[in-house]
Amino acid sequence: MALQVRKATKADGIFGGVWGFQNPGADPFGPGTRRRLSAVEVVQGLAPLGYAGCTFHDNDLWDFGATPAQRDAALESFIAALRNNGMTCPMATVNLFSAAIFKAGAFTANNRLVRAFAIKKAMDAIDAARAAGAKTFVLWGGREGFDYESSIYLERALGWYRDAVHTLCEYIKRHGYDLKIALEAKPNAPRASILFPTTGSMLGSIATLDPANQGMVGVNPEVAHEKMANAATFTAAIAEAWHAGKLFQFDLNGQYGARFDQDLSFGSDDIIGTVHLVRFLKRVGYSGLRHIDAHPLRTEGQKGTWTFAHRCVRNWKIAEAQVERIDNDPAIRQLLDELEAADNPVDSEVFDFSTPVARAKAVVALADAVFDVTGLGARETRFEALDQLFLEAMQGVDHEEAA
Ligand code: GCO
Ligand code: MN
Ligand code: MN
Repeated sequence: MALQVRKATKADGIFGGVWGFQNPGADPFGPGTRRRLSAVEVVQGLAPLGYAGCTFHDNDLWDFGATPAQRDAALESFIAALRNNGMTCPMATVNLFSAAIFKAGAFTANNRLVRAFAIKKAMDAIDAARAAGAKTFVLWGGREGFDYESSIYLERALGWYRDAVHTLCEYIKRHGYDLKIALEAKPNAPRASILFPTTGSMLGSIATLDPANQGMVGVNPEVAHEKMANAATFTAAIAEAWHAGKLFQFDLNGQYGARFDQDLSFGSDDIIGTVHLVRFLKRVGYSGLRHIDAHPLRTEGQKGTWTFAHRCVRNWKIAEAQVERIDNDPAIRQLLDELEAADNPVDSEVFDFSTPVARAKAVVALADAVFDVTGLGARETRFEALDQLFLEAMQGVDHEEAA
């Protein structure tokens, strides 16, 4: 039977970054090929497709250098468009990478005035984020890095980044804002090298923050960024963030390996990885927001923009249906049960290291424990069989007995 895929609805909690849908298709080799949409047009276009809402950078809504009146008007019309379409804005962010002033970094520029201006711009964007109802503020530092190592004092730059995060935490607390900060890692593009290149290193940087601020800072892992760092799978980064209690949201898109930044439609590049991502999130009961950060190909016109928008949410629903099929597949369930039993033989409960009390018992038991090292080394894991069953269930193929 063909896979039954439900239509995406707002209840799926999938949000779109307006900038991706506004994107006119420019790249380093040529200008845009379609009109840049306004943020309001994006909201109106995404509403019927099942998107729950939109997120924004300050300069997606108003131009760099806009007057406060222009800024307020743009913000108001965006908020009104969301409201009129039954949508919300859970996250906002700040553009610290487009304007010439940020050409050599923002929070980590060698120039003290540039660093101060960047923090001020982020503070203004935080005000806008709260006005729109956002509870998460993302910081992605596209220019925070170097092209030539001769131009950066790494030991100072890393400290300046931390100082900026601390200052923004201070600002948020001073205003009593209900807002968390999510740091987004990326290894390169636009700079040859960006500081804190992976989600793992970003998590490490959070651990160096003042303990009073650590709780309000987490991460925003992105599919493409982890793949650009040559990770085999995006789910490992997601899991690390979740395990650290720092998975505030994540950016969904597609990316073929460690190459230039592609921002392909979510789920278009890696069907297996997508299914495992959705299955992991189901296992841990993740109920936070899912965020599309991708853009239509330069080949597409206006119509193609909405086709692109549709396939990003559609691919999430397809992956959910594939996960359902895997989890309900009798052969898979049976094999998983058998493996679970084989991996947890009776009398092995004493080897529980998960709590202080259990560990105290376990170390005593370990002192006299004897292991069948040869037998354990020779055990059948049946991973090949399991993975084949997964692939077949995913593709709707009937299983056949292995020869
Ligand atoms: C990129 C990044 C950005 C950020 C955005 C939100 O590769 O350009 O993914 O799209 O996610 O700036 O902070
Ligand atoms: Mn990206
Ligand atoms: Mn992103």
